[in-house]
Amino acid sequence: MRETRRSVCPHDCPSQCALSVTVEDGRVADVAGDPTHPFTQGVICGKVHDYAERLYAPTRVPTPLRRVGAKGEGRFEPVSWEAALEEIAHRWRRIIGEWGGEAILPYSYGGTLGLLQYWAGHPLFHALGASQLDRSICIATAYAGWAATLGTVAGNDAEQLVDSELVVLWGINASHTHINLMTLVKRARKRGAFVVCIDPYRTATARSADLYLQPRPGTDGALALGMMHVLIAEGLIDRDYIGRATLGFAPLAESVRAYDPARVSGITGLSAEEIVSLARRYGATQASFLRVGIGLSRHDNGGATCRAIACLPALTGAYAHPAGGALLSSSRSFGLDLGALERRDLMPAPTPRTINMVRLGRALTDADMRPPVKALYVYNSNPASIAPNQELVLRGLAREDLFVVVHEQHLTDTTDFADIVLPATTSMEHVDLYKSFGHLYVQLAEPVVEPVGEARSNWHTVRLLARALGLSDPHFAKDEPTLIREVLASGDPTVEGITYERLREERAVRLNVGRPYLPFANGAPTPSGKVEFVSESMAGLGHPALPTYVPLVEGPDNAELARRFPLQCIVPPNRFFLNSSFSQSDLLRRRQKGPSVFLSPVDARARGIEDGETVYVGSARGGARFAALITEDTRPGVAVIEGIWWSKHQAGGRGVNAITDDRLADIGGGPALHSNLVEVRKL
Ligand SMILES: Nc1nc2c(c(=O)[nH]1)N[C@H]1C(S)=C(S)[C@@H](COP(=O)(O)OP(=O)(O)OC[C@H]3O[C@@H](n4cnc5c(=O)[nH]c(N)nc54)[C@H](O)[C@@H]3O)O[C@H]1N2
Ligand SMILES: Nc1nc2c(c(=O)[nH]1)N[C@H]1C(S)=C(S)[C@@H](COP(=O)(O)OP(=O)(O)OC[C@H]3O[C@@H](n4cnc5c(=O)[nH]c(N)nc54)[C@H](O)[C@@H]3O)O[C@H]1N2
Ligand SMILES: [Mo]
Repeated sequence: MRETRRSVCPHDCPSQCALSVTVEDGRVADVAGDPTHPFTQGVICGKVHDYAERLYAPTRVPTPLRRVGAKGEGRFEPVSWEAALEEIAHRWRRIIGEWGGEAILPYSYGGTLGLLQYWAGHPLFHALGASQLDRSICIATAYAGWAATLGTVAGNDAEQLVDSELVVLWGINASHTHINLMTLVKRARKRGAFVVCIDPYRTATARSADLYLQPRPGTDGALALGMMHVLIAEGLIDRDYIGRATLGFAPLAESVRAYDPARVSGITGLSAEEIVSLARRYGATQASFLRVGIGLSRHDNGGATCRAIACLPALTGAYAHPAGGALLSSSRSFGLDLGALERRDLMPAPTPRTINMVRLGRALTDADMRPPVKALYVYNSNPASIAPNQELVLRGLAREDLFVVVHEQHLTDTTDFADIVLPATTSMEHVDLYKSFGHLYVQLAEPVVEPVGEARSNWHTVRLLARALGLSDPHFAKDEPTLIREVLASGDPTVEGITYERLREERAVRLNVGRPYLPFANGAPTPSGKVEFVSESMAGLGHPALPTYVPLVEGPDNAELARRFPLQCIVPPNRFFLNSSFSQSDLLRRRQKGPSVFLSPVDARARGIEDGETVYVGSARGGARFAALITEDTRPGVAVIEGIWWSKHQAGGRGVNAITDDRLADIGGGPALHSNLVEVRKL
């Protein structure tokens, strides 16, 4: 029997595609983009197109497993769900008795963005009084910077950029990470839009733009301030918008006088002419759309950068134009009540401590932690691969006295360290509700096939754990449809009329936000109600009241470190993996060729490195081995390592995050993943 069923891509990607899944004899046979979905438009990436390979991979966890080998070895024997749950409940009870609930740490992130499975663990760990996890690894800094200027994390509707005259893809490699945006960009370009891409290396996205600008990593804040300098000096601003919708124009104008094109050229490595001409182009139209990536925020100064960029459309009035404005993320356009899933009220008083997920290695190895972390429960994440300061993370995971449970679909680098592995369902096997951080549609996906083996969803597993632990709150008795109804019912007017029943029928429903969607047409939900060039809330937190540029902590201005580690190294996503997901796939690993580092010919020559040779890329933390890929696409002084390979597929057993640091960026508690100084040597 062959039929087509509808689903939603669960992965941590702004496209959140609507899928059309062909099921044959109860198994997924083929996956395509839903042609009727206004954002997906029938286009999906190569990763998800081959999803059947992921569902039925040899790495799939079929049953609960118990460790029989040493930590890190990944040797297990199958056990029943009952035995696994009993053992977990027993160990946790003992740990809570001896050390208190805070000795348990949940660790989860973006394995699925389905709301039920993303938030599944919160009520359980709140009820246990476990340490809270600050889920900061991706967006925290970018969102904090954006919200400093705009009061929220919303932006103009990406669909509106089709009518723009100027599209700026700023620190986003959408050809890899958000291909549905490129569908819109291509349409805009066909209608005459001029497309600019700003990125430290020439990406696939840069190649499809009309103009490519190559700043030094971490200098975009200075570029934005330089653009403001030119816009204001040349009167390319909308005095009406500034007057009615912004706060602090006069002090901003005063402060950006210091960012003249010559100075900004010295900081960014762009020429003064490039800076002036970009500003003039930007000031020439209000139909200008800035699509800003999260990537550029993953620097020491990333929050300040996002904050500065968010000011630009307020100077020209583009926020009020139906084809203008800016978008970093549409996340908070969705007025869903996630409190109904998180259930903070289940937490004991006083509120348990919070541990920043960026600093997992420290939390697991710090001898002064009171109480120490004695149990780790990982789901929706692969910290052994994706968390920075990998040496420290691995040392922590290898602790004999740390009880590690991993709920996973696949046997990953992290499951190698588990005492117990629990098998997880995929989005094709469980029900979930989806928002998006790139578009404005709420979506529902119901299972299209039966679970593989004994896999269970995160929420199902949490309910079983709650029962094994004797937790009696009625919340743990709720089934998935009940939770979906609750989340939808208590939302704000943006989701009014969007019900479970309607979603079962229509699958994707647009938020009630109107068209065009212009959230900042007349101001912003900041304390002043205006777009804030000057922010008292930032000043209150000890940050400058005005947007500023601060050089990277770990960058060329750090002369002492730069002597030993002279190259900047950025670590953006690759095309065929999604963070470390899909690294399990033989097919996609082959397409991705192998872990490599892009080096400019100048830097390679200076080190006697030939194309394809194995090199060691090392930072002050540690390092890993890569094949050198010598290319003019990156500038001298900047090395690029795309993607996160599972360390077990990498020679030497260490991955890219052995290089990165767990240092936090300026605001929001996110990581400075791209602010690395390294040296590269032949092996
Ligand atoms: N194929 C694929 N798709 C993905 C992912 C993946 O791993 N693979 N990851 C998903 C996830 S979790 C996320 S959060 C999003 C990520 O998507 P975003 O973070 O929004 O953006 P990216 O597309 O990663 O692009 C980041 C770009 O920023 C550039 N960059 C780095 N430093 C700077 C800088 O200082 N200035 C400027 N201008 N640019 C800089 C990098 O070179 C890179 O090209 O993508 C999602 N989609
Ligand atoms: N060097 C470097 N490091 C990075 C980044 C980078 O660009 N470069 N990007 C950072 C960013 S933006 C992010 S978001 C993080 C991402 O970090 P993670 O969120 O850990 O992302 P993944 O590597 O995709 O791992 C997700 C895991 O969840 C599992 N999973 C999927 N669905 C489910 C489910 O329903 N239940 C359970 N129990 N498990 C499930 C998958 O099999 C997968 O192994 O990485 C960060 N780390
Ligand atoms: Mo992310």
